[in-house]
Amino acid sequence: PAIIRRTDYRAPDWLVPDVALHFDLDPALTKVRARLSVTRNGDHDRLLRLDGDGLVPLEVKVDGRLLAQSEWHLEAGALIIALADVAHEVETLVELAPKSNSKLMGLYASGGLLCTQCEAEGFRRITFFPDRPDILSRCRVHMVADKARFPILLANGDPIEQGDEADGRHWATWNDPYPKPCYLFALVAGDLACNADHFVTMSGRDVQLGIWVKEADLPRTAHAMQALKDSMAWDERVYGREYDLDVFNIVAVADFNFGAMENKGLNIFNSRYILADPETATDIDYDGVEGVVAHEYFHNWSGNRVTCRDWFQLSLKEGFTVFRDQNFSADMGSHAVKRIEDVRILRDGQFPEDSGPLAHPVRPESYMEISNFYTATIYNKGAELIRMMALMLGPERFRAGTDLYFARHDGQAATCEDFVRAMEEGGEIDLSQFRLWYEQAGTPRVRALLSHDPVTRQVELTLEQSVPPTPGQPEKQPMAIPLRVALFDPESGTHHGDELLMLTQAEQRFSFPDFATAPILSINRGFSAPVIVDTNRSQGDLAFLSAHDDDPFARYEAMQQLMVNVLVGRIGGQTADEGAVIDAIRQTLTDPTLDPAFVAEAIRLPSEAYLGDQMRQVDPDAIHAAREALQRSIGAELEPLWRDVHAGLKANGFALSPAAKGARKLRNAALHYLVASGAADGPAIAFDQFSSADNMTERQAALGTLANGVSPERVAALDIFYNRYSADALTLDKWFQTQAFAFHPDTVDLVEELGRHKDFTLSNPNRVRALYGAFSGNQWAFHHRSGKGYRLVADCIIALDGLNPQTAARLVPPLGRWKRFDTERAALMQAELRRILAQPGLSKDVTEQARKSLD
Ligand code: HT7
Ligand code: ZN
Repeated sequence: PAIIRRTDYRAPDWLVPDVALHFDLDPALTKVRARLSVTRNGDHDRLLRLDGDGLVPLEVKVDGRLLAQSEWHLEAGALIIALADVAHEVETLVELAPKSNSKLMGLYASGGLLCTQCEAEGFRRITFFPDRPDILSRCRVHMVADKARFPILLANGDPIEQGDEADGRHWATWNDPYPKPCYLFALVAGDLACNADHFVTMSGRDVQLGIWVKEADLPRTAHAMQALKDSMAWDERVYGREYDLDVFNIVAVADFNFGAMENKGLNIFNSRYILADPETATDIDYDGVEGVVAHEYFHNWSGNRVTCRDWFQLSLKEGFTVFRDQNFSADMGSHAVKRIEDVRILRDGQFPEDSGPLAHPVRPESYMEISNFYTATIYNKGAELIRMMALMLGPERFRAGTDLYFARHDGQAATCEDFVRAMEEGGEIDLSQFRLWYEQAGTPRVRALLSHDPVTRQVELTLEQSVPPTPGQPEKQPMAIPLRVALFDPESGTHHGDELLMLTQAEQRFSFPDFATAPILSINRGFSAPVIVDTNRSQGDLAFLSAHDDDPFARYEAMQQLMVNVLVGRIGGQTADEGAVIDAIRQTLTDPTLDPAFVAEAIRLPSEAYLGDQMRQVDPDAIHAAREALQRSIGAELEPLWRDVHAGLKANGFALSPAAKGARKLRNAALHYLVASGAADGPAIAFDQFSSADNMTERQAALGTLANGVSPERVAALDIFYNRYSADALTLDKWFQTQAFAFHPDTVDLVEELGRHKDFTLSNPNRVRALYGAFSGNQWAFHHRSGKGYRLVADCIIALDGLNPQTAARLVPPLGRWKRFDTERAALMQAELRRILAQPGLSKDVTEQARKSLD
């Protein structure tokens, strides 16, 4: 397959200012007639090229004249036509079979609905069109369908007209006045019920809001609707952005390759990010709904009104929009806890990507298949880049920068460079060196050494930075790294000031006068830069910070580092003292000033994957053993406290307030440690919570805790859960996921069995992710020394590739981390990658991921 390079970008030869689409919809055979007004872009004689993927033109007309077959040809699926003049009208007719579309790209069927997914290159599976994001067209859509099966017909923009035909069919016309790239095109046809509401915008316009789902799911849409209205108000208040159409519709579908899609005026969602009620959704699910609804809504400005010039600029819309949704969620709940959660997501998902064979810059240089680049680097590291700029500029100048960006590029297809320039000009700052963050892959490492001279009372902070080599980038230049720093007086427990230091050189020294005694360093406060910091802080310093740091992230971080030091020491065979960890947890648990949600984060042990990332060579068995042992000690040493916390936080009735969510989070953590302690009644307490809970947060946590063990309660709880929820796909996913995540000695064999379960299907991406996605994130089980875990995932990739290559390709990266493991495991992983690559007819999605993973 061909490699596409960023530097090959050329402006389009032909533009398409207007398009009219006519859909005769039927799951077995849909006819699509497209009328494109095309205009020559500049003075050239190049042919018109309309991308197509699997399409056969049944008719091609130019200016109303039917072309003979000799007047057009197909080239790699694209339709090529010679045109004489500056402007023409080109019309094509194609037929599609949505119900056989298992890739879930283009027009497809899901649970009786017909729906579309066009980003990144799905529109070319619907009709012939220049499928690139810098072609912006006004689009009118006419749909005809059987009225009984498809009573609701939705598309982008505003509804214009609708009517009935004589034969039981009906039609609707929608018009989107905003020129948009075709990846934002959408239609939905089906038997849907609507949660209808409205929102009055800041200029007084009344916008009709609709969340469309299966009738039975209507009671589960209230949280999504509230999130939508909150997002609309927040974007007006924080960024001055107003919604621009008369209607905003959201549709939930069961089969979806991703979380959701921001199509103009018609967002299409994976149902797991719309449907929520206490019986079936955890607090994490509720937060997911709120965050994804906000994310897609915010794209209306950061993505739709200002879109991307080419797919190398993907982080322009995704990084910025993730930054926006993170801040929105922080404003809706707790800033401290949200920052901790977001950093954990970055460290668990993006740091490993940045240190492996698939590492790429936030603005990549090349790709084979763009779907493989919807990564944690583009999304989450991209958001960190925006966050650093916001920090360096401060709130007012950052807002001036975003105002300038939106004003300057509204209606355009822009680049990451355009964004940075708007920040520079609007925020009056020089970002020359900062631009390296877009170019250089790899997580920078900062070494911070603090020294104190009692004679001069001078404190010196030496910072050294290095950026590791990554594929195609052996040498790196020093980055501009903003580090928030404070120096604590260990006597008083306070610090003087909170400074933003700019580390711009490979090595730099910062001096601080007038310290009688050596202070304790608090660095990268708020996780001001997405870097790894190594310090010379003692366990005593970390214990101090874990009790006194007034920056919640730094306090959490000190606690984590304390735990990491003990665990890494033990994994390396040293007898690292666990007393400091237990004391710090006791102190945190009994500090009445702390928010329970923060406490739950702070007392949590680092994940096995994160511990693996701290080691030169990952030893999954040693990591698991050390972590379990520490967990057992913490559980046993503090057993009375865990019992008190667990009993004391039992709620009287369900609420979704931040306080109620925080209490559930801490109560579940207490249950976890209590069971880990080995207390004889642990499984019975967990089973009681499982049985008596009035909400999924507590029920699933209890199930997960039991699933880790081998008690009789484990089997009973899993059976009860299955029988209660087997008819509800989203909740049944939790049953698969819980078992795949479990620290159970037989997880590998259980996953093999679950892959043959009657409710397992490769045709639903949520189910595939619930079983194989979760399993490959379970380091101890996936890296079972037999290699069986690798074989199971490779078998799934091979089976899935023919059906849904995008979802198959997302399962490849865990197999690519072989360089970090022992030679036996590495050989087994490589063998599976080679077996995948040897499959005939392998998709370019999986080919790209597996090839790079072998390098
Ligand atoms: N912008 C959306 C991306 C997306 C997508 C990408 C590849 C394949 C399927 C997809 N569905 C949606 C999602 C977002 O970031 O908002
Ligand atoms: Zn997005």
